[in-house]
Amino acid sequence: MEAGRALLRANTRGRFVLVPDGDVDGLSAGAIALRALERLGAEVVAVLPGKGEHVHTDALRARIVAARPDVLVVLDMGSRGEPIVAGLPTLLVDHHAPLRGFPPGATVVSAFGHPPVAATSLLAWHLFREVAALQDCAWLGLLGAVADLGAEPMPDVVKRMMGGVSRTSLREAIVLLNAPRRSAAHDITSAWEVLLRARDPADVAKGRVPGVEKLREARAEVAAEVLRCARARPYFGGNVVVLPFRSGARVHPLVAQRAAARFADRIVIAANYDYLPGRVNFAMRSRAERDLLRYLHGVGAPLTGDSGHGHPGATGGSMPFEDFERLLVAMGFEAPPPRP
Ligand SMILES: [Mn+2]
Repeated sequence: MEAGRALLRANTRGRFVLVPDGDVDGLSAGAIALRALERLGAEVVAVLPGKGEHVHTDALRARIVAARPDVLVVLDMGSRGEPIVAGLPTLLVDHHAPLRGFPPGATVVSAFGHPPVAATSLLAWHLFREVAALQDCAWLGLLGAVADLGAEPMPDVVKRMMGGVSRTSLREAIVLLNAPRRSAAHDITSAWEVLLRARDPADVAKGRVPGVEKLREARAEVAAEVLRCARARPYFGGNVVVLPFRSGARVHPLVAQRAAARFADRIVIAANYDYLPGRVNFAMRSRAERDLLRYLHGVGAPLTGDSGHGHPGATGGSMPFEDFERLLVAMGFEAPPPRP
């Protein structure tokens, strides 16, 4: 935390480029960082990830470089042991399991390995509030923390932040702000702009700031896609059930979550064959297996592409069709299901 703050304070005359993950936790953490750096008098711009992008993909890296950063701040995006932009001072704020380490030379503030693992937005709030006045941003830390908790019970530290915030507004704001990154258009700029205009969760939930209409449209699209894709025919192998379908929307995590209740004694894989060209994007959930990360890494098939990140209770990946089919065979399928 102190090393992170020192990096911020040492560069208040510099130009910061922020790259937050596109979910509510990432965007909330990004908004906290943006406010803090603005108030420190630094120049700051945000670069948002496109569909399937993260800081180690070439397209996003090129946009980061084009934004001419003196310092890069990456929030809630996971990490790997490779440089993002070689030689560029980099601050990573995160809580995901690192994949083969951290970028060499980066200053890392991570909650990973410190249970109960804080959401990135909560971590960001504690990190940045020491360098700038951020009393009006506590709700952003809360928003991301609640968004990332899912069905888990709220830890006391989060409960104490709830004072004066309506749970209904909080839940509604989270659903609305998460919708654009799930929709086929992946227009997370619309969520980011609403978040920056809002002064509390009710501004988002009640549509008191411009732009909420777009979020509502994205939400309706996603809800319809979840219903459609959850009806995909299930295929069984080993203790796994896979639901193959095609959708431009990022509905595989939601479909997997629903199906995990329906197939409670199995590991569920929702497999989307049309999210990114030539790839299967899949999400795994289970009520029967507690550590899906360990399971997936122990299956014995190569985890190509961006696969096997996330949390013990929620993982998945993105790989070419053939690699995914090999993975299913390694999991106990006699033959992979037909491509949808
Ligand atoms: Mn997060």
